[in-house]
Amino acid sequence: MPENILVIGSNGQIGTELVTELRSIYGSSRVIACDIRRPDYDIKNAGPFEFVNVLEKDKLKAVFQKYKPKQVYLLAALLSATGEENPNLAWDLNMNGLLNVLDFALEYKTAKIYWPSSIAVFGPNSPQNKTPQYCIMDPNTVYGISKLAGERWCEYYFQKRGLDIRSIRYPGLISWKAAPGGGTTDYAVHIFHDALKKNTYCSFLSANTELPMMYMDDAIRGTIELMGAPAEHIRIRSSYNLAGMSFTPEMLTAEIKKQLPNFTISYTNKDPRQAIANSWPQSIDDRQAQNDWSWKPKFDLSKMTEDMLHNLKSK
Ligand code: AKB
Repeated sequence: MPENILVIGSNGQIGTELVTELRSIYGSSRVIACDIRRPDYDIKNAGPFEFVNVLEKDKLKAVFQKYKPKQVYLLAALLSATGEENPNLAWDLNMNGLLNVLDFALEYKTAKIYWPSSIAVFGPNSPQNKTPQYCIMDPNTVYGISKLAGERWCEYYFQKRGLDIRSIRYPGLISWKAAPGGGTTDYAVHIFHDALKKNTYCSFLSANTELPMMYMDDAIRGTIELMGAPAEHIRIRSSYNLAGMSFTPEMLTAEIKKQLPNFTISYTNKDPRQAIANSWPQSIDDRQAQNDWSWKPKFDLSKMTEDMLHNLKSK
């Protein structure tokens, strides 16, 4: 019996690429893209699509009933910056959306669930360099609080209800195919677009703000590798630390200048996202993911920059 896979929040930065990758592995008809917005690709030719809001329980249940998915990827969320602008919605969507999906996954016997967490679960009192898997976690954004609470729920549903849930604490994700939506790390995508269009970029984070980042190719591969790993290898049921690279706007500028020597950067110094970035790790210790399911990133700063500029130029 072929497996159906639901990707909820399929039109976002991660979903756009994850759906394509899953369809190439499992076949287009088996991967059901779900979102509250119509995708900008041709739905009929690309594969099944359902309009679903994770907060509308009846409609969500109907989708579980129709497809009886064996795997569910829940990507619908409000990120750190938009979460601060709309704290109630961020909490409602990020928390109740997760609980709705976990409950229907139990009811419809979904074999595996994927839910993304974030480096936003850490806070000002977490160690900032090589932030360990386990340490003080005192997130001070609604997004971070919702992700930390979500991690606890994931572990709870695994331990108490036997649901096979897997999760990664994504760093800032960099991609050329789809735009990021409302995060603190978004500058690392916008900079490439402006570099090619205007040869200059005004950064909302200061020159020396170092943050953990990852190229989308690595993030998608890591997600699929984690979901494919034998259950007994998955020793963390909250969420895995995962590292790709770490850099500052200044370091990224220097890398872009290797290809666009006239590129310039300026800095705004009054953006609320700066305080969020200051409370997050600068780099991540991901030894647990390396040991448990052999995680290894392929993209460093220079390889990522080359690939971004190359693909955006041809786009
Ligand atoms: C954000 O900046 O909010 C996200 C994240 C790190 O989770 N990219």
